[in-house]
Amino acid sequence: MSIQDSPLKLQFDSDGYAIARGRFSSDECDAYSKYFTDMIERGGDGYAEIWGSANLNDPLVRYPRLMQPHRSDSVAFSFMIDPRIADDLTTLCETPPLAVQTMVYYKPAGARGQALHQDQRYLNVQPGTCIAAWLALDDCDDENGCLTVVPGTHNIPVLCPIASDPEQSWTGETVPVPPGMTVKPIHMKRGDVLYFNGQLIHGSGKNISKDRFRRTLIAHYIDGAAESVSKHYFPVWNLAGEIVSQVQPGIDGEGGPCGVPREDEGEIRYEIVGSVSAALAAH
Ligand SMILES: O=C(O)CCC(=O)C(=O)O
Repeated sequence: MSIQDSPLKLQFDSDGYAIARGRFSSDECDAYSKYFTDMIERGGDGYAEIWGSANLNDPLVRYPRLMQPHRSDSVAFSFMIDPRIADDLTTLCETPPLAVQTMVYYKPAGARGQALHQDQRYLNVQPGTCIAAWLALDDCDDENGCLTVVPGTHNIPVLCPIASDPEQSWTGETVPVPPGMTVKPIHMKRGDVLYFNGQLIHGSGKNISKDRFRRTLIAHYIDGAAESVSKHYFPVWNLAGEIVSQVQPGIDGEGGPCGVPREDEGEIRYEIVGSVSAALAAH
């Protein structure tokens, strides 16, 4: 079977995402869960995202996400360049991508989710886009706030953000679901990896379970032929774990253009109407 016929690539090209089932073992998920849960419970080793005005009843105050642990933590770094992920990415992308980010989300019981968004809005990769590898460390479903995606939105531009519902999302912005498209929950078993295109609209709901975590280890990559990425994502590594210098620091995502869907004779077209920062200022 050629790479072009791989089921993972066929689904990725048609829907903007693809699930690689059982890529990591239960033992590996246990080890990652323990390692990163211990890390956040002792304060996050300098990687925990700082929350400005904390509502102390919010479970995310105790379990904020970790940002960029790979920059000095060897476990996160090894995950980012794991050969299984590198192989999948090489199947999915024309040119082997470059690695720029790791994150850990904990989402304990009662925690809000992250409203619908597109990762390219933050990374602003030029030319091209980014791709995520999202490893489920716990089984994920509607109850504990699995990831949700809007299939087919990988072919649209970055949309202008609007205000999110603060009861449901810890981020203040979201993007509208384009007309005729629907939000789909992605149920996963621990050890499954979800790959998704940086333009794909995705997010997650609240964890309404009594006592379940929904932990995930995430890495973000950019097109191998990209010339720039937002200045916040340096250094840039190749999948052999070496720092590369061909990518330049670009403007961050807020400075990039954004569009809105318009219906035109039964077809949806996307009109670029301004910048993300102007849209944010308007709400
Ligand atoms: O896991 C989540 O709740 C959101 C993660 C996400 O949006 C991302 O990885 O880009």
